[in-house]
Amino acid sequence: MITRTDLRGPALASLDARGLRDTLPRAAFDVEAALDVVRPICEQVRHHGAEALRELSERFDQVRPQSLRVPGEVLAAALEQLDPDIRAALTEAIRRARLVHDDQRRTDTTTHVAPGGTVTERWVPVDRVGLYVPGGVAVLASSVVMNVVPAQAAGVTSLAVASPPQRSNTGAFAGYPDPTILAACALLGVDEVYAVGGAQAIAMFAYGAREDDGTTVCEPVSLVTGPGNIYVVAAKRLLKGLIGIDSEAGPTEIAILADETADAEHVAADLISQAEHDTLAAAVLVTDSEELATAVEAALERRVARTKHAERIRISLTGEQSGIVLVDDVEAGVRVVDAYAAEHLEIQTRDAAAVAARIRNAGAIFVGAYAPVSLGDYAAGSNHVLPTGGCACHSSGLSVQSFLRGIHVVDYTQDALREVAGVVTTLAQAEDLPAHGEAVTARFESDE
Ligand code: HSO
Ligand code: ZN
Repeated sequence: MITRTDLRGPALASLDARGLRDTLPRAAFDVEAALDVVRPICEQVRHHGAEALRELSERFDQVRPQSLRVPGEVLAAALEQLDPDIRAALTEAIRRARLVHDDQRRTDTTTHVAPGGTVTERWVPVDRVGLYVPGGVAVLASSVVMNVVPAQAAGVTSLAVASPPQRSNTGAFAGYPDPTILAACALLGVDEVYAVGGAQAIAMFAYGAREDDGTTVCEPVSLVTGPGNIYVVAAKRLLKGLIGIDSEAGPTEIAILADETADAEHVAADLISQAEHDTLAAAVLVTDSEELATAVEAALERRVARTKHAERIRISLTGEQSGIVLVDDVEAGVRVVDAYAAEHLEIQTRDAAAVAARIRNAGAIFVGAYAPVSLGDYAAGSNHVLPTGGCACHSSGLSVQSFLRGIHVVDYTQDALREVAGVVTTLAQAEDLPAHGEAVTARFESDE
């Protein structure tokens, strides 16, 4: 079902990283085209606030939320009725994620540049953050954990979550987001949750929202993180600048670099696990073993047939974004996966740790036979909000760092400034900006 690309022989050597990237399978994700759709939605929210949010919800979610902000007792009820096994699993996932993210906290550094002259880099959390949690094909409570934990570890004190109201909800949860999402928020101590989805949620975060009588429903935020469909991504791109955003999340990707020591059943299971997300999800195997490729193809047929979401998995695996790439050796495979810059990369080769250490471009790397991507999706402690679409060559996944700003605090004494004054005035003259230099010399005019 999955196509093969043969990059053995001299073909690979003639390609540079960009050329190689273009020959590899990848999902089409045309955010530009969606911008025209989301522009009027964002304008509507900007000008009509809460009323616009209710109207848009009726139009896109076919439900009118009882209230845009989910009341505290509804969050408490969601936690109360959460299945105890799910609660225990979420609690353990949170514990592990906190271990990793708490270790990412940064300390301020002060550099003594010259006698009396210091520069301190002070790490300050963003004041207020909006986290988007999708509620479409799959409702992912684990994504609440992956967004909230690093924000809290960074010291963000004001944190709001938005997720679409679910038409299928009944009883106390009617018109609110999925109850498991609400329970995850409650478990994490997040009490500001909105029943707002799609592009309009991003606009609400960016502009804030008020009722017609002026009552505030949601205060604007400074930074929005979290995955979403193409319209959510387009709204984030459109409003970037007014708000900060994490990297744009497209359809999920798994690349596996494997040699003949890999277990074909495990490789197939892992490819299928991410293909399960979405018909656009990408699953790519890069291998120097034709035997493994053949065995994986057979295992895929067998496994897909018996898994629950066989239909969308088949579409994802047969799509042009997925495939098996044959290479001459693991070295060539490293070049290929580096050019691809996958969101998730598994290394299932001999000396997997050594091979992994040579990888430069990937959102996250999973080393050896016992680190499947789905471990990272839920419970490794690592973050699962990762750059897709090749963005791993310039961006990282979500971390504590995503929620911090490093502010340079410059502190010079009079003597330290006098000492360096000539450097400033010379460079200011060189740039024909003499007033820059005069701002320094003005301080020493009485010396002359
Ligand atoms: N693989 C997804 C995250 C996820 N998987 C959530 C299951 N639930 C993107 O990293
Ligand atoms: Zn996943």
